[in-house]
Amino acid sequence: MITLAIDIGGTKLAAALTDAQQQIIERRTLPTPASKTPAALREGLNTLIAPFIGRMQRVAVASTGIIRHGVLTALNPDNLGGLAQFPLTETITQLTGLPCLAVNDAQAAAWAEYKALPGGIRDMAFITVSTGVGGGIICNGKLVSGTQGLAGHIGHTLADPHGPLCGCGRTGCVEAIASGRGIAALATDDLSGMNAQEIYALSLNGHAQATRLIQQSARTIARLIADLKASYDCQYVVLGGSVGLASGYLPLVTSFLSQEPAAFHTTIIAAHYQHDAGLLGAALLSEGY
Ligand code: ADP
Ligand code: BMX
Ligand code: ZN
Repeated sequence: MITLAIDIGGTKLAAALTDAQQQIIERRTLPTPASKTPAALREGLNTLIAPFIGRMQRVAVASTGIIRHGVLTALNPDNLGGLAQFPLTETITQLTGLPCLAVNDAQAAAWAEYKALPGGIRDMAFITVSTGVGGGIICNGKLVSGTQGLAGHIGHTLADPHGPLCGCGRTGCVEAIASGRGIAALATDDLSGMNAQEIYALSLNGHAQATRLIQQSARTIARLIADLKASYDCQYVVLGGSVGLASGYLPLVTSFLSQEPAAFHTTIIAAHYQHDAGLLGAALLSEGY
């Protein structure tokens, strides 16, 4: 069966046709509509999907935000605002005439990455450091999504009680410090107005403030990983997202984690499926749907 997998992120929309072996046949990417209204998202999805119409039998979506019964709600409206109660699966079904499954992006990615790990692993976490910081928890071999779909939203755990206000309404969340949007928002002086990709590139060239911001992000993710290890003894943590996969970021996180006591250490690896983990996880989860 051919599945159209869609990944809705705070920065980009991706779509890929996948075959029964979960191989990507064809893909495309568009920027997430700047005006994050329901009408703009619907139009963006329509444009994304149009070239694939008639070529698949079902649709599987991995999306940023809380997904409950196919409905998308932003936990952090700064990342995908104006979308209280966006009828995601209903919209896709209207656009394609096909059945659609929708799952949170990091939860979907966690499932794909868990399946790619060596056998015998029962407990792992996936962390995406991207527009936001998302998480997917696999506990005792099962994907944990929670009764309200909130499980794994570890980007909104406390990193610093005196830290910046997060778009979710809490203060000092991991996401407000470590995410791409957080890094950009904390930048001052000559870095003001730059995005995380630009700041990251400058950090690789030794720019002092850029280096501090990236190190602060990586240290915050390392502490989050220590907290996860303490919470449920996860054997692996898999890092994804464009910041998480950027050159040198994972070694930085590993080095900050090594400064924590040994009991809190765990193995950190880069996403096997790189930027496609969400797409492939949604396709996998839609099997038998
Ligand atoms: P999404 O959040 O839509 O899934 P990404 O995973 O690409 O998308 O994350 C987007 C964030 O990553 C943005 O803040 C962007 O500035 C940043 N980013 C993109 N490419 C890079 C890169 N090569 N190095 C560091 N940061 C990057
Ligand atoms: C936010 C939240 C999560 C998401 C995470 C990563 C929203 C809109 N999203 O914490 O549901 O998993 O960002 O999302 O509230 P991404 O866009 O960075 O991939
Ligand atoms: Zn938050």
